[in-house]
Amino acid sequence: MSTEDFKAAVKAGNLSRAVSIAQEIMNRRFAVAVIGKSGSGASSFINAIRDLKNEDTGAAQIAWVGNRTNRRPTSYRHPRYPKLYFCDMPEISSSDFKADKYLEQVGFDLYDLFIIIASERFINIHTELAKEIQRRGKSFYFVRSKVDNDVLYEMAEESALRRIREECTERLQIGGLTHHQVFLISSSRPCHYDFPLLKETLFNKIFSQEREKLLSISWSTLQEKKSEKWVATIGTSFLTGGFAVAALLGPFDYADSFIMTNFIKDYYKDFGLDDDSLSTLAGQVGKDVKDLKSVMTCPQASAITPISICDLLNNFTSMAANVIRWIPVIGASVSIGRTHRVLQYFLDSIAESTFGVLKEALEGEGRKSK
Ligand SMILES: Nc1nc2c(ncn2[C@@H]2O[C@H](COP(=O)(O)OP(=O)(O)OP(=O)(O)O)[C@@H](O)[C@H]2O)c(=O)[nH]1
Ligand SMILES: [Mg+2]
Repeated sequence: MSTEDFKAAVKAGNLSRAVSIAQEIMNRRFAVAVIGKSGSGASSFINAIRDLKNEDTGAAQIAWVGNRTNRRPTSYRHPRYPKLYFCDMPEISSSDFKADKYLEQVGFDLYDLFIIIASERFINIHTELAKEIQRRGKSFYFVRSKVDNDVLYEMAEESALRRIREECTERLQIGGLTHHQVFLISSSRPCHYDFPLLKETLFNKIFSQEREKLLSISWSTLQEKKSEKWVATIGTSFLTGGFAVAALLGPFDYADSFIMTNFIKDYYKDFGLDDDSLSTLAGQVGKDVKDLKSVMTCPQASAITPISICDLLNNFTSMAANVIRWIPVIGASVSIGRTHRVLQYFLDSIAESTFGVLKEALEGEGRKSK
């Protein structure tokens, strides 16, 4: 299942299918690649972020500095999130480093997010790597590891950390990177320094990234659908003579509203906001249908009747227009204009409500923990 399938389901007004596809996409494998020079603390970081100690079963192997244990990417599953993997990547070395070649060799497409880790200062190879990841459209974080060593003999920890942070930023700016995030961490002290913040930032990103992407796709798809529906409304109404009736019987709101009710009911069904579709969707995501309905800015589908549309038509008519509507010819154009405005109001608010319902349905959905 792909984002194209998701888009097609939203376009078809099949919200239940759209949410099933979204659930599948949001729960697929997510891989974070951890890349650094040999001995930078990559394996220790992977253990700490998985809440493991280096000596625990299933932990990544820690070697003496300079004795890199892995020459190929090695994946480690997060104990609580079965589809989340941290990948210990082959080292990057200063001699003749080419970021594009390295990323090709390790299989760039297999990873969703990158962590560039350094236990000393960031140098050219780190910035080149970041720029290449950015150029290829993926996200990265800089992690400066082993800060417990740096502050060991310092009297004032805060100022020592500030100095390291400034040095990192300066180095990365020299390397041509202006927008970046640096986290100062110690894998031996995962409750200190920026480790908790990194964890929170990373997990937020991982859990919300796909959801945000899908919601943005659904928003643009609904805007497209709304425009197409409007063109179809104008076409159908002229073909069936709907607006002719509105024009001829303009002053008589009930006749006008009767025709419009059919159009509007069709919008609800077409976008997936009719009562049956909403009940199915609520059951599927384990929510009360009232919760889904509460985010709708348009009236409920069941509330659409010729009488309610009649009331709405009156609300859309000024006192002056009400008088003009009784004048032949001019009155007809005023009536058609008013009918247009009401239908457009429904299309706008139904599209907006569909987005709200999808957002609500996907709230809390995402990577499932064990
Ligand atoms: N003090 C301190 N030592 C660390 C920290 N992280 C790693 N180390 C030590 O640094 C050494 C290298 O750590 P690893 O996690 O194996 O680093 P690596 O990048 O995976 O190294 P290779 O795979 O051998 O290239 C080990 O002796 C670790 O104990 C840290 O946050 N603080
Ligand atoms: Mg290692």
